[in-house]
Amino acid sequence: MAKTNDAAESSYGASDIQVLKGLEAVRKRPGMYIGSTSSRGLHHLVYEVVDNSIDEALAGYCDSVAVTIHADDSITVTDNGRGIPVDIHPVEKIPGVELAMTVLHAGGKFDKHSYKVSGGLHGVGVSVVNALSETLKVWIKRDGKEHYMDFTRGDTTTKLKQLGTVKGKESGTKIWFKPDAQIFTELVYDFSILASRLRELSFLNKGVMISLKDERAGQEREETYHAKGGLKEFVAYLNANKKVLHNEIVYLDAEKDDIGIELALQYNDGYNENVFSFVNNINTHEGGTHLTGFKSALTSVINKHLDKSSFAKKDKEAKLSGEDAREGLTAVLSVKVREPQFEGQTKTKLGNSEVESAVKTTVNEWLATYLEEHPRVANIVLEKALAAARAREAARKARDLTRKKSALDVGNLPGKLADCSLSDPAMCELYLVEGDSAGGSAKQGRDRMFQAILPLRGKILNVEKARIDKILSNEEIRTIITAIGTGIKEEFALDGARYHKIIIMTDADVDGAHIRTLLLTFFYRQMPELIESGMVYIAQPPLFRVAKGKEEYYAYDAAERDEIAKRLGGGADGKANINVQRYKGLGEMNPEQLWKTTMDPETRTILKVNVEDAVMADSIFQMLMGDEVEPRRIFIEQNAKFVSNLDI
Ligand code: 0RA
Repeated sequence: MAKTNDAAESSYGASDIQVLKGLEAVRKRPGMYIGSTSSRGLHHLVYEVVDNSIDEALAGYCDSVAVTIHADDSITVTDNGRGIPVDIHPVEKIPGVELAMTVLHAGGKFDKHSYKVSGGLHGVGVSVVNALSETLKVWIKRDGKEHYMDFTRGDTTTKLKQLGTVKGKESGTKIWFKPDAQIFTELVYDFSILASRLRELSFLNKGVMISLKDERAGQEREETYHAKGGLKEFVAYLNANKKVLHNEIVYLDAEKDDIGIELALQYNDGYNENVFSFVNNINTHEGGTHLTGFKSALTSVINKHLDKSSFAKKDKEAKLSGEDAREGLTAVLSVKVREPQFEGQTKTKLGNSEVESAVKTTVNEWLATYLEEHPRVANIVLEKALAAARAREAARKARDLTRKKSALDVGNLPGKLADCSLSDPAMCELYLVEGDSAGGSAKQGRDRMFQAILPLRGKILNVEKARIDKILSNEEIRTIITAIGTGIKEEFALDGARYHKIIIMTDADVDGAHIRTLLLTFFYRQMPELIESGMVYIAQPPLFRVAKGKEEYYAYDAAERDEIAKRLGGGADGKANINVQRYKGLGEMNPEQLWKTTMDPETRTILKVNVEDAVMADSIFQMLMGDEVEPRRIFIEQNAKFVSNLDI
């Protein structure tokens, strides 16, 4: 290990004591290190260990990583990298592995030749995993020997010892850990959550073999992810349920100014843009310089190609916008940067300015040549972008109708909206309610000071299948946009929001789920910032009313219903005059019941919509809302409760 943690090496003051105290700080405030102690944090532990193995792969020393979920929800991660160093650290006088496991931020490799994933969501170090595990055991094969050590809640229990010898040049690290029940509120791993990140990592790290095995009773399975084609396979995966416009995936793998640049793209016949960007394997949700470089190169190359092309003159006059050039585009951009600077609200925006020019120059040259050499693909791209430009023109007119003059200009608000009386958006909520009758109840039951109601009639348009001009000509959608006040797409402005909570309230049946998905698709595609800033919610109306005489209770699932019935002294079979009513729709509740169960901030539960995994969300929306029937059928068969897969 080249270096230990910075604080320990330089002169130390009060602020360093925390660090030197070791892992107590992590156990005291786990959220600071892994974000949360719920399911997300639990899964984060695995990513943290796997990231270290992937770092070995990026440094060129490892090509295989295996993750196992054991029967007790403990985890093993095995790799065939160099193995964590076991020699005694000259300054700290303890073995490298002990240092990596017990000192905060000492786990990384600080030699400049590796792409350490630092400053992003991950990269806090394996010591954090150790601190938050009941037990952690590590086996290291290195220099012809196998070494072992273990820990309890971050403290060394078995000092480093040698187990025996290993054959030849065999090396690697195996880490087993059991997340600490004193720390985590959720201890059960979700195979599909781990699978989707590991699959993504395999796409991002060409050639690395990653496996995931589940040993838990009744759900034994094993999957292997191995993308020899890297991002090319990623794009093929993302476009799997779409109609592609050209078969060959356009693919670039280059290095410029010490920056690794990998890009794959392919157009489909849809109207959405699906561009994902990564820096050192971290999904840069907020984009940044690498993405800007790519987008400006794409727009400029396509415009230059149009100028040279044989397309009709009148078509050429309209300059293609970036949006036009990206309609129907599926692309993944992955850069590897030595010292990434992450910015933005969620630290997922790349700030390094040198990356912008490197990506821009590289993509410019390479894409221009590609289009030159592939005239058929070039024509398809130009036609697609020109069609988008024409639609954009038509949409502009429609969009003008939805743009309100000022947030206070009530005159422009849709007549169906029952607005609230407060004007501070931070205090205000907008309920989007399925159907006029439930809308009526909600209007009567609400607190009109801060709750506004917008009833929606029937199904809203499926935005997954429509181009922007058609979307904006839809009455229901225009009403929603005007009521919210932010505008959409590139004109979106968060500070125009008239409410800081947009709450979707639909019936607890299949139609309700469909309408909810349509609305979520609309927000995801047209106002993603609204979701990212945590302003979109889903109301949770009760499924049952359980009453005995004058006493009444509401249950949100069958288990709760049975529990209440039991408490009231009967059991679910209706003894002791217990009356159980199943609500089929919101309309069956009177205004007071609706207020009490679903709208009163004191008693209601609302779920915040959180599309963290945009890659998954996109393919799920596409699958549920797109044209291809077969993938949808298979998906619904496999995921009966599909809404929970949106990570809501
Ligand atoms: C520090 C230095 C070196 C490797 C590692 C850490 C390392 C850590 C983990 C965690 C899981 N798998 C790992 N593999 C390696 C480089 C050691 C050298 O220079 O040989």
